[in-house]
Amino acid sequence: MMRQLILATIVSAGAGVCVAQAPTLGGSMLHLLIEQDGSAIHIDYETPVTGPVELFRYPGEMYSGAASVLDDTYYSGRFGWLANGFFNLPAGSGVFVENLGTSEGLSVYDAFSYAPILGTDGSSDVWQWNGAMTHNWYSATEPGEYSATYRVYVGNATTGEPLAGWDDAELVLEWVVPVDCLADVNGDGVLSPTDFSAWIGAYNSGAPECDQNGDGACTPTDFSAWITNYNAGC
Ligand SMILES: [Ca+2]
Ligand SMILES: [Ca+2]
Repeated sequence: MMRQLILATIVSAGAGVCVAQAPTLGGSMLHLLIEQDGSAIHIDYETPVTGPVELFRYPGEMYSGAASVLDDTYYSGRFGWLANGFFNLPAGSGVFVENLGTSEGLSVYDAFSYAPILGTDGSSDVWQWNGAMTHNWYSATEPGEYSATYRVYVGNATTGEPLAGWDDAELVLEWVVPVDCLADVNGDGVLSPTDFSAWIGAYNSGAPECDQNGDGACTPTDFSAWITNYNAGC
């Protein structure tokens, strides 16, 4: 009886491949510290950022509700806007981020509503930051290098028009989706017959490199998928 119960549980868990999950940041938080210095805005990295931040895809994960915009994409939520010290802004004003240029193929979504922002899908190039820690989502669907150039300024809270007499600040954020050469199982950068024995090894040990068809599982179908990937080249 107990065994049947366990089996039933496993079957129902297996059927739930599409269990909704919450997106993950993809690494440690990288805060963009926004500071008011008189009538100027300054930006600093809380942690030094060297090189582009990697966008990750999590095969098989499906996200709840509006977060489903990140399904099957490479994404990261590591960059977050954060206030450094107190703000004392004129009445009726706020802090805005303006998109000055974003790579083709990079999408940006609001941290909480997942609405497209900062020029994504025809949205406004201006986005108002509410002063709280905000980790927006950055995503792409293809390997490549991506960047976004932003201007942070103090503007009219209603219209978003920059206030006269205030200095703004600019920064460039960078991301990368490394070119993934699945068939290069031994990771030496070239496709050769040694990758076949490497795949057999990965299959036998259940290593992640075994999964050639990207379904998140290591099964015999990955053998034909490896052949396909090998023939397709990298
Ligand atoms: Ca190889
Ligand atoms: Ca597989």
